[in-house]
Order: sequence, then C-alpha cells, then structure tokens
Amino acid sequence: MARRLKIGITCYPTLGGSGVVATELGKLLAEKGHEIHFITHSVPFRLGQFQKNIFYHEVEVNDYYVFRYPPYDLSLASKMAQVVKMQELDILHVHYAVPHAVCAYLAKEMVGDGLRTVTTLHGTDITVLAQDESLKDLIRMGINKSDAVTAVSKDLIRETRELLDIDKPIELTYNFVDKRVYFPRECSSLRSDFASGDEKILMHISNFRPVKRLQDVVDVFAKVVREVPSRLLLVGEGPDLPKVQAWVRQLGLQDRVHFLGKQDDVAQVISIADVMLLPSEKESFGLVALEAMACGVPTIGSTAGGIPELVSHGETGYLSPIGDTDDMAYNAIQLLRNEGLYRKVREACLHRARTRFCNDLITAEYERIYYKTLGIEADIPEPVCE
Ligand code: GMT
Repeated sequence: MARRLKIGITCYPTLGGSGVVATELGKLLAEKGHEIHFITHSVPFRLGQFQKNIFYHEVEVNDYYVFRYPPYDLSLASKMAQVVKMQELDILHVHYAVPHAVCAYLAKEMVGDGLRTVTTLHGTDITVLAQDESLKDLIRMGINKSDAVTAVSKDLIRETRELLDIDKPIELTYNFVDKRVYFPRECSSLRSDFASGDEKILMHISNFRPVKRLQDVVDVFAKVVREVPSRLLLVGEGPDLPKVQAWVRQLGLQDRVHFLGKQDDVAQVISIADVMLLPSEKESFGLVALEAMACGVPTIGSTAGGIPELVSHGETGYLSPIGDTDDMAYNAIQLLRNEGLYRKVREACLHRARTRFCNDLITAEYERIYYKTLGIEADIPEPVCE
C-alpha cells in the first residue's frame, strides 16, 4: 500500500459545483486515510460535521490602509505556503484556474521544489475568462506551471487547448456524486406539498446566471403545461431571478411556478422531480444533471459543452440545440406522457450514475494522478462500481 498523502485543497467554498466537487473529494480522500487541509476564505459549505483527517485553514485578507483593493490572491498564496511548510504537504490541489492555479505556483516558488501542484479546470475559468485577452496569459501560465492539470469533460479539454493554445497533457476527471447521498429518496409527502397526484414536476436548479438561460426554462415549461398538468420548481438564486419572476408573471404562470430559493438538501429536493431542465448556453459538465441522474431523474437540456458526455441522448435524457425550446418541450411531453419510456430512462439514469460517475471510481482516478505527479509507485485497485 502506497503511503498516505498530505493534500491541500483550495476551491471557491461558498458557491457552485466546483466547490461541491472539491469538498466532496476532500471528504472521500480523508475517509481513505489521506490527510486533507482545506485552504479557503471560509469553511466550504458542504464540509458538514467534524471528520477525521480533515483540517481547515482560513485565508485572512490583509486590509492595510493603503490597499484600495485588499490583495486576496497574495494572502491565499502566502497561506498556502505557510500550510505547506507547517503541515509538510505533498500536494496542493486547486479547483478553478483563476486565481487558484497562479496562487499555487507562487506558493511553490516560496516553499521550494518538493511540493507538487494539481489544477482542476471546471468551467467559466476557461470558457469565459480565457476569452478575456487581459487574463489569457495569466491563465495559460497558471496551467503550464501546474505539475498536473485535469478537466471535468472532454469538451473542456478541447476548449482549453483551443483558447489557450496549450499542449501539455490535461487529464479527464469527470465529476462524481456520492452514491450514499444521491439516490431516489422517499418523498411522497414533500411532493404532495407542490403537486397533486396527476401533476408532474419539472425542476431547474442553478445560480440563475445568464449562461443558464432561465428564459428557456420558463418557455419550455409554458409549452409543457399546455399539454401535461405540471408544476415548475425553481431552486437557487442569482442575478436573473427578478427577470424570471417577471417572465412568469407575464405568462400568467404564477400559480404553477414555485421559487424555492437556495436549498441545502439537494438530493431530497431533486427526488420530488420528474424531469430536470438544463438548457444552458455554456456548461462544461452540469453537475446538477448528474445529481438528478443519481436520483433517477432524467434531464431535458441543451447540447452545450460537456452535457452530452454526461446525459446520453435518448437513454438518460434528451438534448436539443441551445435555444430550441420547442424540441425540449416536445421531448419532455413525450417522456412525461409515456410511463414505460419514463421507467426505462429512469433505470438507465440510476445505472449510469452508479457506474460511470461513481465516487469510488473518480476518487481513485485523482489518487493515481497525485501519486504519478509525486513519482510514487502506487497500485490503486480499480473500484467495483455497480
Ligand atoms: O465555472 C463556473 O461558472 C462555475 C462553476 C461552478 O463552480 O459551479 O461551474 C462549472 O463547474 C461545475 C463543476 O465542475 C460544472 O458542473 C459546471 O458545468 C461548470 N459551469 C459552466 O461551465 C458554466
């Protein structure tokens, strides 16, 4: 058995799928006996209760009076270097290129050569920010200076290469869900709070940013509800929330659309849905579609980015060109009206989530990357996911 590793993890702790994946990965690695040190500006929101082998180091920003913009990035890099030295970390694994990959490089320069850095690319750190000429060189440097780079879909790897002209290896590490948390929950009582027995529930969960195309969500629902008695549950908050409320009112759908705000127990909430809507403009992976899949809920969405690598069209959901809400609504109606088809798609969802995106499988992939980066021979057994 290879030696246990000491790993520092930095991510955005308060929002988004990248923070969720980083935190869940840390917890799973800690369960396997590795020592995990989260280095972030606040406690990662999915960290939960005290767990053996997990430590948290808070990044405090120096608000010295001459600073118009207190330099968070420098405070993070210094904290990383301090923790690496004090705790003798082997690896810094940073999630999201900006600024984390650059901070990890600075930390490495401060502590010397023994440290290895791993960067995981998640999404708009590449698909949006790498299009900004003022940031491009910095992002490229962060990636090139990392000892290993991973990305959450083949599409994101392709886009990183194209936008940044990078030829160093980028390893594919799909996102995952913990099968002990994401499974179809019993939820008949919660479901009946929103829908009667003959009504279907369509759901959308996001941070309500323009890339999520909330107008398409409402539009698809407006078309579905004409044919199938149904409700739309909107989970999350973000900049487009007021616009969504206005569209819902304009279409006279207030009685059928429910705004649930941010929710912690996502697996429970998803379990009451029949269909997840994800019509995004950009989506390097689409963690919410995987969370839904693991709860047996098919996704109706767009073909943006990495979604087709996750949702297999006609098998675990249905995908349409970005903006084609007629096709999305048609697919949802067919699926919701045909019980036999729905059962088949639901079973395929459960199987695919448990096998291809199983937590044991992806954790082992990351461990292999860590050991390889450190030049340590390690035989990580192939997990059995069924
Ligand atoms: O990149 C972002 O805009 C936010 C980021 C996040 O932290 O949630 O989302 C990205 O990473 C997720 C986790 O890997 C993916 O599931 C999302 O698809 C991806 N978002 C986009 O590509 C828009």
